[in-house]
Amino acid sequence: MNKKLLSPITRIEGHLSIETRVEGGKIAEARSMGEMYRGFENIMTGRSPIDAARITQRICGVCHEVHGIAAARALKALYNVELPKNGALLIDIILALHMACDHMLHFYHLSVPDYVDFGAILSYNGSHPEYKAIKNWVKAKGPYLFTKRVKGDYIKEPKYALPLIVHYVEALELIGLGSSALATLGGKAPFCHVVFPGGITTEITEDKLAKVSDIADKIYSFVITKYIPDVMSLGKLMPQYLSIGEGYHNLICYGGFRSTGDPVFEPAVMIDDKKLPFNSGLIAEDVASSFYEGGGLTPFSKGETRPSPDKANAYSWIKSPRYNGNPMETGPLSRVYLNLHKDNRLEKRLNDLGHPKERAFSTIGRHLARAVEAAILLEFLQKAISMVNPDEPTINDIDLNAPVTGTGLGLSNAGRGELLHYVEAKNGKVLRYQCVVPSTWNFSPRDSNGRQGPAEKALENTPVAFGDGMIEAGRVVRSYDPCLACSIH
Ligand code: NFE
Ligand code: MG
Repeated sequence: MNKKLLSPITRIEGHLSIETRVEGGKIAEARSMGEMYRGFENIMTGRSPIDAARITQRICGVCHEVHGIAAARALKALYNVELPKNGALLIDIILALHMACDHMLHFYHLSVPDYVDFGAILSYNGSHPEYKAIKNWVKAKGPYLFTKRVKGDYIKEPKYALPLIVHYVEALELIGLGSSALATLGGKAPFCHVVFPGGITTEITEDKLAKVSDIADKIYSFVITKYIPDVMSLGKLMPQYLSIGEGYHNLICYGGFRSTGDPVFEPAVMIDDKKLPFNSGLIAEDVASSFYEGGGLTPFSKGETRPSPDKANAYSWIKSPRYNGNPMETGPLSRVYLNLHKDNRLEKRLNDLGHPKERAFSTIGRHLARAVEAAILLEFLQKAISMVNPDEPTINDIDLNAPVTGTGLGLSNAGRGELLHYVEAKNGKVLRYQCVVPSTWNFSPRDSNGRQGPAEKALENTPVAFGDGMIEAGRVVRSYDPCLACSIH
């Protein structure tokens, strides 16, 4: 038996190791090991429920708006408040803009270095001012920053490598602009502080909306003319990654972006390629392989656990969410694939690459779904902006000191997939707070039935052709955009 450990995995958020057993040049078995403890659910116990939208937002600095919004959605149910039209639109606008920028960050800054040899820029001798500037920048940083890396089949040919390197820099600038638009609506970015159960506190003016719309237009143009074509080029240059990293054909989508009246995503699940209606009551969490006290499948609404670092047979701080007992993949792939009847761009692009839609279950398929989703979200954003009426309220106030008793479920979306927050309160204090997070689904360890988590499954049969750096496994892992800060929370 040849055991190889991929650790630490870089260009992700948080601390993840992947242990693999390699046989005949391929991964025969993989284990996803989340290697830190956070404790945000326990931190919430005994506090005012309202604190959840501020405190849980700090779960992650990458998906910085999503936990605040999911918390506000759970609190909306707990406080039994409806949002005015503007409030619902503006929260969706903040979420859509954040997610589109998050997708660009994931592709260009966290994933492109898996595929492209940035050293290619050093051989550039032409006169293109942007290429020259980047060449000087890479030279000044020394070879280590971008050019020293694990062994692999990187794209070196300047014709293909240079555009991706230039877009890496362009995307950085656009994400900065996106943050300024987020701050315009959210008070600041990251961690907007305006989201409440009944809407948002920002005073909305035509000029603020115009600024956000203008920036979103610039980002959209980049997504259409560069991001999607760049993922397509990767698909053409490395077609094997439309097969590598397949995983289960199980998907989960809670639905989302409903505020315009025409939901962008409708809720649904898919189990073994069969599409079924979504029922939140079928979500439970297993801790058989996780460092927590307890055991068996527990509905998320009862999921109170305590850390147990010495637990026998446990290998991860990530829990194992299951849907009716099934491991489920979530992410842009799950939202876009389960909604192909509403928008079939993902299928068309796969057809352009010469593949049927089922090849979306792959490393490149996940990147392509993410890029297509960025376009879909930015189109939604412009429609939502046109429906905001600055003369109407953005929030319905609630009594923040109300001694609420009851429960609230917030089903929401994040860059990496579907996000659930659940609160149970008595006399204005939190009794139980539970988050079931996208990367928790994707990077879960084996459950009490011995079924692997989605990423563990997808790593099976991944070739190991370039030695211990296991570049192929790194590419599969990053296609999910893992966030360990979130997954463990
Ligand atoms: Ni920390 Fe997060 C997103 C959430 S992933 S990145 O997107 O929720 O699990
Ligand atoms: Mg949890």
